[in-house]
Amino acid sequence: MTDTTLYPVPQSALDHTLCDHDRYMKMYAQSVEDPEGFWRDHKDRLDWFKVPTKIKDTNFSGPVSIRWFDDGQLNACYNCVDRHLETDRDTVAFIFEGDDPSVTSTITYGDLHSHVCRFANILLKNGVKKGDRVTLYMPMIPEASYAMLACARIGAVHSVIFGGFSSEAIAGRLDDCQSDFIITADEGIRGAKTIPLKANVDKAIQILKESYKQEVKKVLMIAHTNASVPLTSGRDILYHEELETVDADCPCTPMNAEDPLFILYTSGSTGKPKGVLHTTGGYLLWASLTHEYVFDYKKGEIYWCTADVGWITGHSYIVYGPLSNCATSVIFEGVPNYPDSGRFWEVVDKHQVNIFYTAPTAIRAVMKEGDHLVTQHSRASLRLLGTVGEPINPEAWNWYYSVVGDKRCQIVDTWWQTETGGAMITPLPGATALKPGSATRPIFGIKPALLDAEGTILEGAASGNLVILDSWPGQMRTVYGDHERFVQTYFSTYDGMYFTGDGCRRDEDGYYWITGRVDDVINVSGHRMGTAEVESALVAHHHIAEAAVVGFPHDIKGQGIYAYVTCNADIEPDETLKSELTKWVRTEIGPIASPDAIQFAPGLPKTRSGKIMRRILRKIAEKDFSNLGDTSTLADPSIVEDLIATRQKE
Ligand code: 6R9
Repeated sequence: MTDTTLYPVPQSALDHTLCDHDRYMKMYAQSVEDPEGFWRDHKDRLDWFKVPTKIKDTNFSGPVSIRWFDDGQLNACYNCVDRHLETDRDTVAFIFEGDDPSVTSTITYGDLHSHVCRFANILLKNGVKKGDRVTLYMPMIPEASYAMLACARIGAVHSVIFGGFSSEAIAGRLDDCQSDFIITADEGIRGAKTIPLKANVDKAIQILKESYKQEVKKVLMIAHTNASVPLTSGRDILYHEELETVDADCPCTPMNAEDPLFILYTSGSTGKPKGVLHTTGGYLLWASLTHEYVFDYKKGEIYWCTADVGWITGHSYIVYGPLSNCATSVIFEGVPNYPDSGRFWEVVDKHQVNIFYTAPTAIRAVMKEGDHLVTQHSRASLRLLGTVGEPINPEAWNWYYSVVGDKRCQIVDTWWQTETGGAMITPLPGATALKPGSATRPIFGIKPALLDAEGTILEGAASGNLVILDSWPGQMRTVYGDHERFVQTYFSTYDGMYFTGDGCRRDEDGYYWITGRVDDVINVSGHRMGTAEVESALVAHHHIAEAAVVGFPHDIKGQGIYAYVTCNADIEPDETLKSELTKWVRTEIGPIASPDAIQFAPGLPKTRSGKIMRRILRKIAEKDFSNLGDTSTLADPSIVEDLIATRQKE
């Protein structure tokens, strides 16, 4: 049952508010009625080298083209670092909390400036130029943000690959954006386990050479654990040695507003990850404005987003948003359950965190360990709690609100996507009464709509596919190197509208409830996995003839990965093969893609035209055998009976 109680805005949010309900209504109305005027005013939150006169030039149909602040010039790193120096040189930008609880350090804006300048000079010295794609494969350490900002400073385009991806995945991404410069560390550490980052990079470079005939010129390595790792002379360079050779001053390159800032790969409904491209002016403005309004951020407060920089949440809400607002943020290297499942709240007390932003999967994981791990810590500093990544189930929402937040903290359930750059549908503290499990209402400039399968816009309370009717500054501009795929993926389902891939319900109060993906994307622990990506990894195994992958409910992860696998005729499927396949997918994609369940299937249910009927496979994975829907188009109904019989035995 969905709880539709309206939770009033807690007093702590009202006392503090940047934007109360009336102001939100007024600003929202202006933003959708007069976007030009609204964004003309709000562009001034950034420092421009050349102030734009053009504001919005966007087209969702005909030739799809999205340009914002087109004739403006700025630099993202300047906005995140340099402009704060005069007043806030000694303000703390980052509090680093290591995986090991005894490791903590602070980095002021003054320190950040010199680290980033030196980093940028190292890149320049080693031949990186404006427009070059630089790949980062990094642990959650401050150097990851120095590297991103250093790229932004000199106009290089960063492509961050999550440290949990495999060598194969790195190679594919290096090839896709033709990147020949990698920044990595010797090893990462999470939950006291080491991750062989440099070794994975070495293997990726070999795969790149063999399978893609591409070369990497340089690998810049940061010594983090000081593990001894093999180095390739002429190619590998050591950050700590290079630091001695460069000075702490490096000018910011003026960039056009529409120059690329970064590429971030994300799963789609087809096999190959998409290089989502964000540009400088619009993205930064969106990250900055949403960070301030959604978290109601006031200077001096301690803010902590637990995401990894390998995901968009880390880009927008650890690096670009908070730094552009001169915030003080915690960077956390560890995991929620090390040394124990009270780590979040221990760190909250230790650094007196006011604003805490995490994912429902992390909430569910610590929730199951018991309330005592929360209540033994004070948490008195907390004022606001955020979530992102997947729909939050009302049980987890209520626990977050009542136990973690002691019913005095506002919750912000923020719905957005890699493609949107920043929060889109979200409560604003002090302005929006809450309903557990609802992302509530759109932020400034966002015009959501719900459509049925025929493309009719639904009015009032309704359920349908979520689209956005007009552009906003933080929108992705293209799929790197493949504009046609961008148009196909987002603008061909409904002409003239941005299709999110999500299903959604709007209630009688105009609140939005995201129900999950409607395409072949599974949301595992808040991470997007394309079913096609996992399927193609499985069929790449020499014993496998065919595979179909679906999502199924999972207590902690939200959705788990369920794989139906058909073996080659001469293969006898057994438990050993199951574990071999699980390992195989980990190597092909990474641990996050590991199937949670594998079912061997003599055949897959297909229509007479050969399409796999995933709908049926989903139901069987969920053990919901009673309501398989229309099965009249099945080519061979006995296959379904077989699959059900096997599943029933489990
Ligand atoms: C920021 C991020 C995007 C997909 C999105 C949706 C799901 C994200 C959500 C949510 C319900 C929320 N999603 N936030 N669903 N409520 N608050 O997560 O980006 O990794 O690209 O994933 O995540 O399905 O379409 P990304």
